[in-house]
Amino acid sequence: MPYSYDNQNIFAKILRGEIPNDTVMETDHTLAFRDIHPQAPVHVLVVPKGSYVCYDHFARDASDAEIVDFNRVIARVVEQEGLQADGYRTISNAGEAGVQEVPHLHVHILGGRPLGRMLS
Ligand code: D5M
Repeated sequence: MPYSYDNQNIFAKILRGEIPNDTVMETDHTLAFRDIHPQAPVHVLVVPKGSYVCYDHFARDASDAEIVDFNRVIARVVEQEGLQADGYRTISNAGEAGVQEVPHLHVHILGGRPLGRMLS
């Protein structure tokens, strides 16, 4: 099913430089910045610069270069934020059932405290 992308969403505005953000890493294809409402001592959002609504949209339609870059940025943020030793969580919400607030793909990286069990 095709996705329609709303280019007025808040992360599109961040990517266009219309809204400030607390950048932790930027590459040609990817931006990582701190969540405005952190749920843990480390809470970083990783977003592709391309117009993708959610994870399956990106995984299906993005170029190999974008996909590799996005995943490498996640790995580099985990390392830069010192999350490897104690562990961390990645989450990407999609659509209504997934309670996705911002309709531009983002992976949350959470860490810096025990995060509790999410699935049982
Ligand atoms: O989560 C969307 C996340 O985006 C939520 O944790 C708040 C965050 N958010 C919203 N606006 C901003 C700005 N301007 N900067 C940084 N973070 C922001 P979701 O997975 O869509 O429910």
